Amino acid sequence: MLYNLLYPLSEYFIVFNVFKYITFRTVYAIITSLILSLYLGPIVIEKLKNLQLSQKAKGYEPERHKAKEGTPTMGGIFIIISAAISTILWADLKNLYIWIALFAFICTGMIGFYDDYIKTVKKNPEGITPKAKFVLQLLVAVIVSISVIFASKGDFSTKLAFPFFKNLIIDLSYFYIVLSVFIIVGTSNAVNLTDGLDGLAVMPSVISFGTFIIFAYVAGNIKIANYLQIFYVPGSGELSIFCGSLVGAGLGFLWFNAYPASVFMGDVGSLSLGAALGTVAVIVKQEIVLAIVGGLFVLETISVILQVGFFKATKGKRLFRMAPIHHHFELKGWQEPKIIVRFWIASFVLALLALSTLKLR
Ligand code: 57M
Repeated sequence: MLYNLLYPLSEYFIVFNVFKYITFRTVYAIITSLILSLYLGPIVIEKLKNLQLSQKAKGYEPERHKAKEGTPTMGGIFIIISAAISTILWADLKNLYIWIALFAFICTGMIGFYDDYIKTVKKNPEGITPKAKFVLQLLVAVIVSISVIFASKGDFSTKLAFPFFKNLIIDLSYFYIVLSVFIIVGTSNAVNLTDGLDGLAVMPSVISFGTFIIFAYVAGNIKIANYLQIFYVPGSGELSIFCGSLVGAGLGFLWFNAYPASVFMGDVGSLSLGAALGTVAVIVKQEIVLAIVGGLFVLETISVILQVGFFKATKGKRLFRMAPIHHHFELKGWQEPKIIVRFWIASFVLALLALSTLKLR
């Protein structure tokens, strides 16, 4: 908004020229959403506490989680508000990608909100049925995927490029929509699965969005994109501001979610963060790179798939003590902060690896 209002004035006041720069606006988007979430955090947490919006334990979690009963959930509400306000303030509002990303972020947040509402207000620990949740997620992802293709101004929209192999590009045609939906819904659920220890989902999300600030910037800059031989996606640079807003809002949330957590993000937070991440990766055409940046989310999901598959194949034997894999380490006796920080380190290394794909092709 500030870009749309103030940049045109640069004709008269040269100082407003600064609003042209994505880098400048990204930095201030981070700071704005960080301040907003630090400010909103205590207000929302207090409200959630008063409304007693905490989740009941399901009864089969590692023993240590019993102590967490009563911790308010749905803190994702202030992640969404802070990131959305900051994005609207700093991004170019004529950019369609910004609205598509916000749509994915807010709509999946609403699905999560509804699920959390059933769990907390209706006191039904199972939430909405997995089928209903999945159908709603699919609906949002299909709308987002088709919109991205229509918004793209290039012949690359249905193409898939592979990092490390610069000449390997496959045009998936209509199947690209299937891939895109899979990425958005998959990432949304993967972040949700990861959200089982304090700060375990939010910090890797912050690292992933931080990495995508760079990917969005380079994809939106014709010179750098051509030099690095990645798809040039006109207009995608604005997504750096969206990603920056999520970095700030996520860090602000971490302030309260750091061990021992005063609030959990709830599905309203995890589903929306994951869907936003998937949507950004699809827009900037870094679909495969997402699997590296978000490798931790992939690992958590694979641990569940393996555990369930192994359990069925062996008629009752378990591969891990418990899945998702963070529970396995808990049951092995690792202290919670140790698991969390080690997973953060892994996430940081994966982000570096993902960035290296920009040069290794
Ligand atoms: C979300 N939710 C947390 C909090 C958070 C198929 C199966 C693998 C599904 C999976 C599942 O239900 N995952 C979805 C997991 C819960 O956190 C709430 O949920 C929100 C995210 N959706 O924001 O509101 C609990 O996690 C802890 N927590 C923290 N700090 C945080 O910052 O400590 C969360 C955030 C919170 C709190 O204790 O109450 C959760 O874990 O329930 N199911 C599982 O993950 C279950 N795994 C399982 O059953 N494994 C089986 C099979 C099916 C693979 C096996 O290994 O044999 C675990 N769920 C629970 N306990 N509750 C098992 C342990």
